[in-house]
Amino acid sequence: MRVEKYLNDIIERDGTVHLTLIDPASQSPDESASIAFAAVEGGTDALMIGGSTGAGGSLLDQTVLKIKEQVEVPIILFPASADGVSSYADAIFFMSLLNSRDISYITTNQAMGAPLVYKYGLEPISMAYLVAEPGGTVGWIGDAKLIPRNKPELAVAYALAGKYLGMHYTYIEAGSGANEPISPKMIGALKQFLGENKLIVGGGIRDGRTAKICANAGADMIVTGTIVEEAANVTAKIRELVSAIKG
Ligand code: 1GP
Repeated sequence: MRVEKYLNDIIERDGTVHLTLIDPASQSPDESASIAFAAVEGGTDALMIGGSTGAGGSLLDQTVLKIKEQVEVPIILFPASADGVSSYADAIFFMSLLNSRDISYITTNQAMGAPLVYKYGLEPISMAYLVAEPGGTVGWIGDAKLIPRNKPELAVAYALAGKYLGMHYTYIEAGSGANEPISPKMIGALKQFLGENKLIVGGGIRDGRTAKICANAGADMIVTGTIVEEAANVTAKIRELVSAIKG
């Protein structure tokens, strides 16, 4: 419960958590570590490590190890499959893509990965994972029946199912690099029904203004990924986002 409590305590204290997603496949482990260092300098609360393609195995291990040398915030795995488990992380978002049509993303990868989570002593943080339009790479790979942008009630139905199945967190995303994030209306509807359960929102959030709209609508945690790969000054960019949502 250590990392989950850490995140929940920040929500209690600051209102919103900022998570930086680093994809090990997008750069070398050393470069990932530099990005992580800069993001923590900018005030990010924790790091999510994972990606849809080619982000596992020794590349994942090396990335986590290099990042660990640079930062003290929690390192949370965000696995695309059972291959996304590393013994060097602090915790894992143990998630099920509830709106997938492919059982391997709902329970099979979870079953294949669970013995490793146990063996490595990783903290599992149970999470309902939902992908909404446009869905991006994760929507395609995860064979998600994408939640239509203008149908908050469908997102709510899945989120409630996750909550009733005992998942503590719900992560809804529009896909990495989406043109626009999840609508404030959908975020608001989800938070209303989730109550004390935490809501995480990501995909297509690029600036402080947009992050603030998501947070004000009800997101407890904001995830940004692409911007740290693109920003000339990662620390300044993360600072912009963090100050907007914790303002
Ligand atoms: C991926 O939603 C996150 O799960 C990150 O999205 O890359 O658009 O920030 P971005």
